[in-house]
Amino acid sequence: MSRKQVFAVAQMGPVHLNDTKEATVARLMEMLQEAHGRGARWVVFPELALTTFFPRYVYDDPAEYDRFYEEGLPSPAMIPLFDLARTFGIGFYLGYAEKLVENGIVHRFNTSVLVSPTGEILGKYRKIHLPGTKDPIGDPEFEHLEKRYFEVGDMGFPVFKTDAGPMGMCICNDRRWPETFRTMALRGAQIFMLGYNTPTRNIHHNEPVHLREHHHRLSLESAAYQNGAWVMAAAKCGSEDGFAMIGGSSIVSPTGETVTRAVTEEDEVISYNCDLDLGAYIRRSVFNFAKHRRPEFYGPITGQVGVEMDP
Ligand code: ING
Repeated sequence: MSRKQVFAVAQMGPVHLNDTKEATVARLMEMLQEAHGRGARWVVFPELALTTFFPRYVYDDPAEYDRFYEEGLPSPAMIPLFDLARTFGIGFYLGYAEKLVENGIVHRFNTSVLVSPTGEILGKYRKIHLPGTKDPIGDPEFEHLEKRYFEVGDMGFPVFKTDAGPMGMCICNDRRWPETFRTMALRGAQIFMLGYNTPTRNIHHNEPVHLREHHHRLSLESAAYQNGAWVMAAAKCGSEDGFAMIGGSSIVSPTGETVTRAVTEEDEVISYNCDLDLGAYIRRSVFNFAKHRRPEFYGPITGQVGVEMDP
């Protein structure tokens, strides 16, 4: 008898620079309500879900950009969402900009939190792969300054035990790096949750627009199949003050098949009754890590950063 649970992904349409956190959280709550109506037990929200994707803008003074961050967990703005989820008995992933002060030093991370259906904070993840630059490149259409506004995550890739199975979290650009998912899968993760804000253009190269969706889907489906895990990915998308971001929120099965995806670039809930045992045969056969991996030959993966040619 397979274990099935309904998962939902709550895709967000644009959040504009002048939108209030209260109005934005109200949108998240509306989608939580819809997910509840569909019998969802878990919901995935996007990366930086409470604000516009502010790393596209150049700020010098923290007084200008502090407003985008949350302090405390739940932060004041998050409390209504946390309360409603607990009322519904729904667990969720939420991406947000985290600010904290430790030993008098201010730290800022691009963070996600995992909350259980009973409202327990299971843990956080802080984004490790920060794309773009620390300093402006001088073209407002192409700025992507996550290295300016966030430190590299310091929590590694943790995996959390839940009633749906072991869950791992990552954020946006992390999905492009197979190391992300393999590390979590080696720690037992059978469900990967992630949010993303992916510009349709931007990031230094002006590739054909269709490739943004293609690489997004390729990354999710590869991760799912190569680790025998479910992947749930939530976009914040559409045109935020004229800056376009891709949609394509998806639920991908451990076989690497996208079983449902969003069709708009607005607030949209997708859901699927996931067979949580579907990946077991893949993890027992083709990707039976213990039987088939040969880490003695994988040295360069953790031993070096960039390419090093043999002499
Ligand atoms: N956004 C983008 C992402 O990785 C990007 C950055 C876009 C990188 C296109 C490469 C190509 O989806 C974030 N927030 O990481």
